[in-house]
Order: sequence, then C-alpha cells, then structure tokens
Amino acid sequence: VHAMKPQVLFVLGGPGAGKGTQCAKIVEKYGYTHLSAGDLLRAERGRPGSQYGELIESYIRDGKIVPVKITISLLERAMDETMKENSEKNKFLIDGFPRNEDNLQGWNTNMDGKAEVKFVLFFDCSNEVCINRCLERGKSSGRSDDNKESLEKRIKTFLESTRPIIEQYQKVGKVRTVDASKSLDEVFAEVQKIFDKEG
Ligand code: UP5
Ligand code: MG
Repeated sequence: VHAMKPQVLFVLGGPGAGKGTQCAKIVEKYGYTHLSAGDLLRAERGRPGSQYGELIESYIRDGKIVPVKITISLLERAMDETMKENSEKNKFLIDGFPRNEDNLQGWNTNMDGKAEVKFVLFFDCSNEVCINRCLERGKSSGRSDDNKESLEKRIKTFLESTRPIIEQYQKVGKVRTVDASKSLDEVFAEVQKIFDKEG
C-alpha cells in the first residue's frame, strides 16, 4: 500500500487571531495533525547546537519572516515524522505559513507534487483585537514578541506581506474565512460548518 499524499490546510490570520487555539479544537474533532510554523521555529531557536537560534530570535522579535529554507525544512521534517509513524495520518493544519511571497515560492518549489493544499482557513480579526489578545497573553506567555513594539511590527508584516498571499488564494476560490473576533465557541461553530462540509 502506498502512503497517502499529505493533505494540507494553511491556517492564516493576524497575530493573536486564534489560529493555535482553533487548531487544537480542530485536531480534537477532525483528526488533523497541527503544525505551527511559529512553534517549530521557537523549538529550533531553543535547540542546543542550533545554528539558527540567534537568527530566529532576532526575526521573531522584529516581527520579520524567517527565510523559507529554514521554515520549510522544519515543516517537511515534521510531516515526514508524522507519516512515518502512521502513514494514515496525512491531514495537516499548517498554522502561520505561508506568510509572504518567499514562503509561498519555497513551498511551491519544495512541495509541488508532494503535498496537496486543499484550502486556506483564514481567521479574520481586527488589528485592535489581535493586539489586545497578544498583550493580554504577554502577561504570562514569556513570548519575546508579545509586547507593544513587536506587535506593531507583526501587524505591519501581516498587512504588507501576508494579506497579499491570502488574496492570491482568494482569487482562485481557495479561502474559507471565519470571523475570529467572536468568542472561542462562536468561532469554532463557524469552523465546524466548514469542516463538516469539506474538512
Ligand atoms: N484567544 C484565542 N481565541 C480567542 C477568542 N475567540 N476570544 C478571546 N480570546 C481568544 O491566541 C492568542 C491569544 O488570544 C491567546 O491568549 C488565546 O487564549 C486568546 P492564539 O490561539 O495563540 O492565536 P494565534 O493566532 O495562534 O497567535 P500567534 O501569536 O501564535 O500568531 P502569530 O501569527 O503572530 O505567531 P506565530 O507563532 O505564528 O509566529 C510568530 C513569529 O514567528 C512571526 O511573527 C515570525 O517572526 C515567525 N514566523 C516566521 O518567520 N515564519 C513562519 O512561517 C511562521 C512564523
Ligand atoms: Mg499561534
């Protein structure tokens, strides 16, 4: 039996839109594997002996997007490991990627033919709500980018670099948008409508 090709959903939205929170709920109900590009980068940053630790930290603090060669190698390895363990686990939520043109090109170059992107799940949320959620979380998260200065940069990067990626997918009918400013349960109710149909 041949291993099934990975089926990928990209999960995008501004900082603090609730990507990670909703992905955890999707995993519970629909059996996806959640891969947060940001979490993978933070883990690599903290790995003893990593040659990229300092670079990753400076990009994250400045709300800049890490060169795709680093991110894609982490994502590809995580997908391979998941499917090596259980070849039927081929449904992935890739959270927080692709964030810019460099990311998208890197994905297309490395993953074309290897994985299928079904759609983009977009958590739509005002900048103000995004910032407030991250500042609130910053009281206990220990994340070096949950502060006012970094958040201004993260929002700017989202608007300038990530929105155009979402728009590209929108043009080919591949975006499913959820109003992410509502309560956690209301947002998940919207998510379930999408996944019950095509997840
Ligand atoms: N919360 C969640 N949902 C809520 C709701 N409905 N109502 C009220 N509160 C809600 O949630 C954020 C906070 O809000 C939490 O406290 C939560 O309880 C609450 P979370 O689910 O964590 O939101 P999420 O969208 O995942 O926010 P996150 O901060 O993770 O988003 P970012 O996109 O900013 O962060 P990420 O980790 O993806 O990336 C960080 C950095 O890594 C980037 O800025 C970049 O520098 C780098 N990066 C790359 O360079 N390349 C990549 O490919 C990915 C990341
Ligand atoms: Mg997250």
